[in-house]
Amino acid sequence: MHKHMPHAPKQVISDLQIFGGRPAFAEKLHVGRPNIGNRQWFADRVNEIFERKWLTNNGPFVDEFEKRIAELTGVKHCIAICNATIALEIAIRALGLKGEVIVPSFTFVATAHALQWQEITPVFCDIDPQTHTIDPNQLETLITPRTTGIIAVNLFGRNCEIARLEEIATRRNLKLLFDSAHAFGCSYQGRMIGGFGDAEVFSFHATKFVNAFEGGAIVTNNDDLAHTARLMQNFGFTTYDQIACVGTNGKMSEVSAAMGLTNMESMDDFIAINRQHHKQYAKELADLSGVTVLSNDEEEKCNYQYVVMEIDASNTLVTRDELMQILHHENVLARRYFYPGCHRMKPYNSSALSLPETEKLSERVLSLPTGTSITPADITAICRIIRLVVSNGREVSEKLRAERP
Ligand code: T4K
Repeated sequence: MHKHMPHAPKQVISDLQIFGGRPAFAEKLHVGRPNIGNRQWFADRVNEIFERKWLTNNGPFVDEFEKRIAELTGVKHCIAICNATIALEIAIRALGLKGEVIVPSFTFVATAHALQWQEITPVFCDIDPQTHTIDPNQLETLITPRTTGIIAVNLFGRNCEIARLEEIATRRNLKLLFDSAHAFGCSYQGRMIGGFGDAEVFSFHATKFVNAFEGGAIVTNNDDLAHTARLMQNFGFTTYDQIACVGTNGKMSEVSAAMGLTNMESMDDFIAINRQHHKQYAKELADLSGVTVLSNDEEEKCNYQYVVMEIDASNTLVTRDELMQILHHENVLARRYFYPGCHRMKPYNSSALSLPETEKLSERVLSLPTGTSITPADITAICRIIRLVVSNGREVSEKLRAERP
């Protein structure tokens, strides 16, 4: 029996755990459960590491991982980094960004932190309501004499308007960096993500489509940039005792690269499972008014790592937060990726700044469990709960409010 085997389907709202019923799942279902490839191949690689006694500092598995990423993305240079946040920091520094850099507010906070950490001001831009990625029209209005670059985010593996952004960056003489933490294995106009702008950054965190426990990479076709980034990733060392520039420690360990390589070998299987899950969610929620599962461009390659549902509370009568609370009680740990928007987070909070599309969307999105740990039966059970709640939205919401202390 599957350990997540749901109990009997819930028929009425009093069956919901929050109103006294049993939770639908005996164990917690997470968003971001790691995809794990062939354990034996990973174990063999770990044994090789022990035999070689080369644990980190640009070892052979890191070298191989970099080559595989460069091959897959069709990019000239790949520098593996310990995580994507440090990769962003290094790319930002190697690109010479300073002053102000324009970023979308609707992203994981690391995109903004990587700038602020280096005392560069993130200037928050709204999103386009269609693409949910940075709005190129507003972006142009935010450019000032202090602006040195743009960081655009290929959020949830869905592309931003890359060609337009490249055109703006060239015309306004700005550097263009893509935070493609979510977009490894995705394409844009038939070309793999990785080769756009001046550079791109991937994440191989445990929760990502391909994971290296923790990990990241900078990919670029620019020889000088790659050279500088590689120096910066290893304290600026050129040879023993020789330092070319200020650097940091952004190195990936051999065990991370072994995990990354092993998982890359299974990425087609991960995509097939994710895609199937995405289709199933979309189908099972299709006719539910007020609920939309964000779609992906089927003409492009996609890793389908995030299943994001949008809830229009004016239609469902139950809010995103109420639905999330109910799901959590059922042991479905749906997440508010990304709430409340970086511009409303404490270190950046500017009460003067209004980004209506970001604010609207961040109140509506909910990421649902997917990946190799989830089964079709789990998805059916999750969708049934959502359907039960949404089709009784008014009653559920009134009951929740009445019972709130
Ligand atoms: N740019 C963007 C657009 C990003 O989304 C991210 C990271 C970055 C840059 C920076 O990349 P890294 O520096 O991390 O390489 C998680 C991840 O930690 C973060 O990598 C990711 N984005 C973000 C979207 O999600 P949290 O704070 O939500 O993580 P946490 O601990 O709540 O874990 C998420 C879920 O995954 C939990 O429900 C539990 C589950 N989980 C997690 C881990 C680590 C597991 O089941 N097993 C695990 O080993 O940030």
